[in-house]
Amino acid sequence: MSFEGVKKVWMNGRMVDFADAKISVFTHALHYGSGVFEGIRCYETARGSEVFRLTEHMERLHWSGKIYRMEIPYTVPELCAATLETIKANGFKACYVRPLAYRGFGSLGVNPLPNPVDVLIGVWTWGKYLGTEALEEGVDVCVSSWTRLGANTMPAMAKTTANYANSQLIKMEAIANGYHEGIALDDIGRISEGSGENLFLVWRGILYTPPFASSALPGITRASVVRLAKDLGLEVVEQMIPREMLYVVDEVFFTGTAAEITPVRSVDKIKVGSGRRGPVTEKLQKAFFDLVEGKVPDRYGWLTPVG
Ligand code: PPE
Repeated sequence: MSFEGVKKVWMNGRMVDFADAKISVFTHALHYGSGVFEGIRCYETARGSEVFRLTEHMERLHWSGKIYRMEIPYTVPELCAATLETIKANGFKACYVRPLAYRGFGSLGVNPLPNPVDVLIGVWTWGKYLGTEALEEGVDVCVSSWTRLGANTMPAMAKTTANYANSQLIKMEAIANGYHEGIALDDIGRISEGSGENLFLVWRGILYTPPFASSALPGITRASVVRLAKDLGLEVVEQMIPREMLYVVDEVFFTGTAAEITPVRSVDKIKVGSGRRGPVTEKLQKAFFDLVEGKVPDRYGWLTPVG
């Protein structure tokens, strides 16, 4: 990723120069993880710059806030309009968009409620999340020794900044041991997700993915892949998945805004299938990238032109 070329940040309804986009050291979210956020991609398509599933991302931002009794002072359409404005103000053709709603400056202490809810939208360029070769070659992953957020501890359906303390533990451990990424299990030992991606397994032509109740974020790329897979005639099963299934299936891949659709070629040094990207993963990647790059019509209405 790179902040090169970033010019403006949208802060509480105003477009601010990047160099002046500053917050207080006593911002509540900095001390207590009281922020909810999104990650969205703007693609350069054959038709111009278009944002992928913008409304769905802003709806998730709103529900993340609701779980934390945080009323976001901008509606979903207002946030969508602000996103397009921010992309235009920065002049990027393709970029990553980061909306963040957080408890701001006013009162420190665990109780977040006395603080204002501030909102910012920043953009930057983000290439291939798990390395340039990852999309074709696949990545090497481990099952993490860290468990994903336990039931009734940190709500996994909320995309809150605080949840990423757990993600960082998973990610750092994976990197320290020479892997690209870690897959975490939930608190009863079923497969949950990666540090920043949902997970799919392909076995005998059927796709499997863990349910939200396995502490997996309701990913927007996940939902998109389910739809694309069904339209390609593939069966998709959402069910709790035992760890050992990772070692026997034909294909494994991650999905996420940043990771897009990234094949997994080994888990715990055990080859997945033939040890390279499998045919179902490749088919889904093609369907996904053809759509977001505007090579085929936007038949689902998933793309919003920046204008
Ligand atoms: N699970 C987690 C834990 C997660 O962070 C993401 C997105 C997903 C699943 C996939 O969700 P979706 O993007 O809606 O398909 N992770 C974001 C942040 C990554 C980061 O390093 O920051 C992302 O991909 O934008």
